[in-house]
Amino acid sequence: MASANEAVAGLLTEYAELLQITGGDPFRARNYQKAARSVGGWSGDITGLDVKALKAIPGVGTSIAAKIAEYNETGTIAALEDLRTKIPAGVRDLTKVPGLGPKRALLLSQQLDVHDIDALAEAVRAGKLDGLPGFGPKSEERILHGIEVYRQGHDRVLLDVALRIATTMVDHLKTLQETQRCTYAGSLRRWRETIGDVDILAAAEDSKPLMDAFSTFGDVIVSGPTKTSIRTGNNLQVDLRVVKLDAWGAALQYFTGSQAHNVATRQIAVRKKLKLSEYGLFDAETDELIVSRTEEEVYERLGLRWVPPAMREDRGEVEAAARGEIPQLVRVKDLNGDLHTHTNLTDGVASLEDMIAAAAGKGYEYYAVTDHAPNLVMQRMTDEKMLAQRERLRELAGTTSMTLLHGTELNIAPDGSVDWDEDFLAGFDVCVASVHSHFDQPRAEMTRRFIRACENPRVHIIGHPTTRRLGKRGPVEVDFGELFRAAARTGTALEINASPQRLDLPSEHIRAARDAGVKFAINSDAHSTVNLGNMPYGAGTAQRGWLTPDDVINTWPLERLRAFLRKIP
Ligand code: DGT
Ligand code: CA
Ligand code: CA
Ligand code: ZN
Repeated sequence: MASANEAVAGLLTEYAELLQITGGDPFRARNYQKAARSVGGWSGDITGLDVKALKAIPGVGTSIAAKIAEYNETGTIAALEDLRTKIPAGVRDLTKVPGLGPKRALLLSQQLDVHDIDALAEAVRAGKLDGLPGFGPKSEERILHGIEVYRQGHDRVLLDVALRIATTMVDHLKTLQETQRCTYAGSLRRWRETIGDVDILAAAEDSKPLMDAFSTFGDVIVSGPTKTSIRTGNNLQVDLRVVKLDAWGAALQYFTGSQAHNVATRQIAVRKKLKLSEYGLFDAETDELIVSRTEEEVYERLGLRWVPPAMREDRGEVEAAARGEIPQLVRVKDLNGDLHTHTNLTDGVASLEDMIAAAAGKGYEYYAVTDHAPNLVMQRMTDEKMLAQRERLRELAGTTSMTLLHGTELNIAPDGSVDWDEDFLAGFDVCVASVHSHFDQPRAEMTRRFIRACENPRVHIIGHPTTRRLGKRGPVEVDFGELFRAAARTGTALEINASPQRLDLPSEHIRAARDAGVKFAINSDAHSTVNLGNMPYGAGTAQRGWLTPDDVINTWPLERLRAFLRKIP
């Protein structure tokens, strides 16, 4: 992505956030947010473009184009500078705490004289909220919890950020003549949902050229012949370890982790009078090297099947590998279609035509468009718009070999009902239903709400079931056991939302759901053509939940999928 696009996307986002804090028109703030996403994902470079050329970017109207053109000419946006002077420093940071809206953030900043999140945490812990109008007895707990969620998300980075950085570095290191092997290991290879630091492993006789090349990617923290650590511009640490090709398999096994999995495999080694380390598998008595070149050899000599990295969390995978019962996990290439995507009719940034063309490039057999339903008022959906989209989609059917499915993403109301009546819903090929409001309902009510949605014969998939946003919003309180039983009983699939901001259903719930008989849909929830590429994160999450293709409805051929979508036998 061009860096000017990224810079402008950042400024537009800031402008939208400041508009919200000052209590401006919410639709206007929304437009700026949408434009920010669109500019960020725009494939051309915006540098030097004038208003007319800028307006060709989806979601960029005259006044936003004028601001971008102003930035192109002067390097600043006057309206933004103006808003910056009106809002006390730090308020924008405070609004990042989940559950603290703009109004309350502003109030707290003024009343408590705090300008960053650490100071807020301290003030709240010191009981300074007491007696502050508008902050009840539960506020203290809620704000501290919000800060906790925020911190968890900010000490670690999202998968897409880590993967992009890791791939750039690995690809570069691979171009060096000295590099014999190179890949990323650690939590990234395991598709953990967020990444603490990136671990890159390489094999070479002479490590120096690799370390030198690697050091140019960031500030060097430590450097030596076997390990160099750097910090990148995104404040992400990356470790490079270079080993001899002979030790590749043992090193890859060790540095992929997880630590708990390594402990478990080392215990197996001890029982067999062996010793396992990052250098190889040795005879415990004679210290003689037995195997080290490939991971497969290491596992085999331990009497284990090779364990896919996503399963290496010591959640029973070592025992399963000893019994020879490692499942054939679902892979990205098993996916035959995408069942949750948006267009610019609601909050997507690409047109129906562009989304379909991009999806066709993925080689899918079928593709569903599921724009938001009317009760998410911000999106201004109407019956007429939805029907017109359907008509256009049917026209486009002749232009692609994919089967196009017309769908929607419904809103599950607090009582479990959804946007339209049975008749209107019957016109859709597929309905995703999601919770988008009233996240704070008591657990029993929330559970009833989900169960009622599952019982709706027109609801096929529950979208992003916990509604969490990594680092931004915690999961809703719901009885998952009850939800899983209801989904299984009614033939309602649970989504594994592949957006790296969500990864929802989280992997720790997936196995329990599968054991209850639930089926899943791995969906991109794409809001742009680029987002259609989210699928690897969803597949990785599904693998962490031990899912096979049979568990995932969008690996199935169209006919089997259609039978599932009929729901009522
Ligand atoms: P992260 O970075 O927090 O997302 O998670 P990981 O799993 O990438 O952890 P990291 O970077 O500390 O270490 C990478 C792998 O190296 C880890 O999964 C297992 C291995 N490892 C590192 N330090 C130790 C250790 O002290 N003991 C054992 N058994 N393994 C270690
Ligand atoms: Ca790591
Ligand atoms: Ca590390
Ligand atoms: Zn949604």
